[in-house]
Amino acid sequence: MSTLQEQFNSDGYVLLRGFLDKEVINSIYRDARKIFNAQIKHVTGKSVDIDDRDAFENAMFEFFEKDFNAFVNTGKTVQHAFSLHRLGLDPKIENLLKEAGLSNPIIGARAAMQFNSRFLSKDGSKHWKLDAHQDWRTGQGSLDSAVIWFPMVDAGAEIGALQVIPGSHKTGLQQSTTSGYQGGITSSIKEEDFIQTEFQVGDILLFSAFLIHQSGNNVTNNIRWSVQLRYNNLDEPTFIDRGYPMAYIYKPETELVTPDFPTVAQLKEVFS
Ligand SMILES: O=C(O)CCC(=O)C(=O)O
Repeated sequence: MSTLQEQFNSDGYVLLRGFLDKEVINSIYRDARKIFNAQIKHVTGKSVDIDDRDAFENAMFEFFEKDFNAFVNTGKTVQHAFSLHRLGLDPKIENLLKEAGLSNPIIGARAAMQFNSRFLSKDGSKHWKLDAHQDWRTGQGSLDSAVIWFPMVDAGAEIGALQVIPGSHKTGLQQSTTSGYQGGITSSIKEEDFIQTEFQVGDILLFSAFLIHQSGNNVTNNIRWSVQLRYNNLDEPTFIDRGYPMAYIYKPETELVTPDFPTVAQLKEVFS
């Protein structure tokens, strides 16, 4: 068994320093900002420099306030960026998962990106950060299911990097308010059991889907941009026995999102 797997098995997580090329992360981060920027221009009428962090993020907050629906949809669109998905399929990641014991890894859920900030939440709701939970409840895949989490900006306690409870992956599946995204563990958890992780761009956290973790508290005025990748192991016997369950539901809207669209004229113009 590799040292990495030993650590993964005993602590439930491994923090790998400088694992990813900064340029690869920067290009995903840049793509995300470019996608948001197109809608920022459309919704607010402002042209902002995506490399001016404070100005750009203030424009993100303005966009959020002005058109919540477009903001949510743009957030979803960002999750479909080629660069993000390319990373999720990188042989370096595949080999890391194998080293951690996932002998035959497969994607557990689509790659996800988060933009955590209290300025990107409605009516003071806590929806911008997640309470203590185990990802296995939302994935329900193999027992050795693993998650890779990393921020795209340097991140410590101040900007709310992830907090984890070492060894908690061996305490079983905890009761939770819901298996949905906002579900939180209902059994008592001591805040002092959490370890605050800290990252430089390039560092990644690999953890068991059973590890209890929660969002840190981003008290800064900046957005904590992060990525999350989830995997299952096709060889894990209970996953095979349960018929490879896929608990993530991905389905189309039942109604047209833009009524009476498109017109024949618009289509003719596209294909002219
Ligand atoms: O990024 C975060 O703060 C929380 C992410 C997380 O724990 C999750 O999506 O399962």
